[in-house]
Amino acid sequence: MTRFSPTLLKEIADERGSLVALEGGRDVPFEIKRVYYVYGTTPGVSRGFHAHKTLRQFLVCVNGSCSVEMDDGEYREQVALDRPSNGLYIAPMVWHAMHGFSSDCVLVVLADGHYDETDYVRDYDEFRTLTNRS
Ligand code: T46
Repeated sequence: MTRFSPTLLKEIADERGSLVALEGGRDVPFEIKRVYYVYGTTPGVSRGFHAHKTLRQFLVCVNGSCSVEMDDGEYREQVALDRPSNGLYIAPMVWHAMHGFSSDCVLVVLADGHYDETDYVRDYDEFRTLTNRS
């Protein structure tokens, strides 16, 4: 177990295949207000490179794989998301960047707030100042 370990989601599998259910406040540690997904990424690109001041998010790679670099200003770790039964919680003020997208990657993100550009911290020095670890 590390600081940013993915959550193992319950798979309901039978002879027809598998199903994972994500319920806000149960499987996901907040009520879900927004869902978006990233797919068709250009080969070799990375995305993200920001923290959120208050937004909480939960990432699931429902197809393919990618890795997520997580950094809380004190500790940094790469987390692999390579199966639909793994979810990654991203708390506020965790700098994150997604790398190594497979060509078939579909990354679904659940969030507890609507899109708000003012909630982003996109400058790493500002992030370090805000986390008081500059
Ligand atoms: C995050 C990581 C995991 C919207 O209009 N509505 C939305 O809900 C989102 C998420 C984005 N946008 C617009 C804003 C930009 O013009 O879509 C464009 C691409 O967004 P961005 O460059 O922020 O995408 P990523 O992949 O770098 O980051 C996204 C989320 O924005 C971010 O909150 O944590 O995925």
